[in-house]
Amino acid sequence: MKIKKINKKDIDSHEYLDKFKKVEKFSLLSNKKQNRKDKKISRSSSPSDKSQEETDSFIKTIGPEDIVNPYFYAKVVEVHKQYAFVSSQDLDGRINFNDIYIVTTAKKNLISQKSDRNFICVGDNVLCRLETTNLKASGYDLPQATVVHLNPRTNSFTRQDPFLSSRIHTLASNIDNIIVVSSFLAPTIRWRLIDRYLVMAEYNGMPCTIVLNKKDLLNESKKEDPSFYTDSMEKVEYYRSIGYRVLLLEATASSRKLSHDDDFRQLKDILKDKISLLSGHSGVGKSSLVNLFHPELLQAVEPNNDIFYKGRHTTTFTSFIKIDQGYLIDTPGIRSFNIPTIDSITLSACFPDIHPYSLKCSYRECGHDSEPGCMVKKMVQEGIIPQWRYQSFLSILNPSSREGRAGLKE
Ligand SMILES: Nc1nc2c(ncn2[C@@H]2O[C@H](COP(=O)(O)OP(=O)(O)OP(=O)(O)O)[C@@H](O)[C@H]2O)c(=O)[nH]1
Ligand SMILES: [Mg+2]
Ligand SMILES: [Zn+2]
Repeated sequence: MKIKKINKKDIDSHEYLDKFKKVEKFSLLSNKKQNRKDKKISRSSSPSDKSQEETDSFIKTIGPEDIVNPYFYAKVVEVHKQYAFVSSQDLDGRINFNDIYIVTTAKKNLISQKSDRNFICVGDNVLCRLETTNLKASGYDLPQATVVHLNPRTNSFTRQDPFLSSRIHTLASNIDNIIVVSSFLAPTIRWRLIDRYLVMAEYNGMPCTIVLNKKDLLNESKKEDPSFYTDSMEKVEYYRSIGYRVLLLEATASSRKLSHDDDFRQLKDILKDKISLLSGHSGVGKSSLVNLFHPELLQAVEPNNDIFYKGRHTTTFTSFIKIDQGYLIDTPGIRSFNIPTIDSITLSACFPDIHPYSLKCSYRECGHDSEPGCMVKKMVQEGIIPQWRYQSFLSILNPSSREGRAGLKE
């Protein structure tokens, strides 16, 4: 991260004055655009109405006297516990990655839902006010600012907070693609974890690609454990058959090998000019994948890679990274991915293989478990819906059941 020194002269200069004028226009403009988008994405989460009213009135009350104030528009690029980093954005939304500020949030302007774990997240578009005083001794030699307004999010990717189940943990916002990353081995693939990502992506209407990394280890295991290989490939084909894009990769392969790899080429196309979130268990190779796309900032990768590798949480914070064509959001490895309470109709709609049959059950609110006339259960018995997908479904629907608890541990 480049360090930029700031002084009082800069703050009062025309540079900031101009920037503020731009921000005023941009915020109003993007709010208008946003409203149109919000109508389309009905289930996306957005800041609470109260927060929106306050921030809207804040923007409306900007008068000529405020023009001296050093406001600027920015993208949240890194979030830590006590502070975050933002990069300023131009009127056209271009992010200036070398113009970095350390920020805290002005909570009175960012009243979020009580159930939110974090006020802002990586990917958020925010209005900031440059501060002349040290906010808190952060130890960073960076200009400091306060986030005073959170622009409405086009979407956000969330899970249940693993520390407090009544809270929501927003991983990132304003995303075009979800890339769920898993390795076949080291650590061993957890299909149910993948299903949970797929459910949340379906729920939020976001395109989701499954990247299965370390295919070299899968190929090596073929001789010793042929059933693991066959089972894995059957599951890969199954996901493809129900419409998901599944790419098999080896992030540590040579660039020459990768340049001939069709799956790698497909991933490149998916990421092109988009904002893509990479998420998955620790050690699966998320940061190794980021590094294949010429990031402006190379990501730390765990140096020790052996077959028994379980992941050591090398990446410790979420960051927004510019790559040669597009943006990636690298995240710390997650231990669990739990879905907030969901009813069976909504959940069925998030399983493309279960959904068509769920509509034919005798009861509209069928739990697809022991209800009479359940078409889903019939399809499982007939082998049309695989047992493992069905069990995965039940584990999300009934998180406190034995199945559900097993799913959580996975
Ligand atoms: N054999 C093999 N090893 C790989 C592959 N991709 C990554 N690795 C290794 O797996 C280990 C973990 O990779 P990382 O990129 O740090 O994994 P991560 O998902 O970012 O992990 P966290 O930051 O802890 O969440 C490293 O030692 C990599 O070199 C691959 O395709 N094959
Ligand atoms: Mg990492
Ligand atoms: Zn049913």
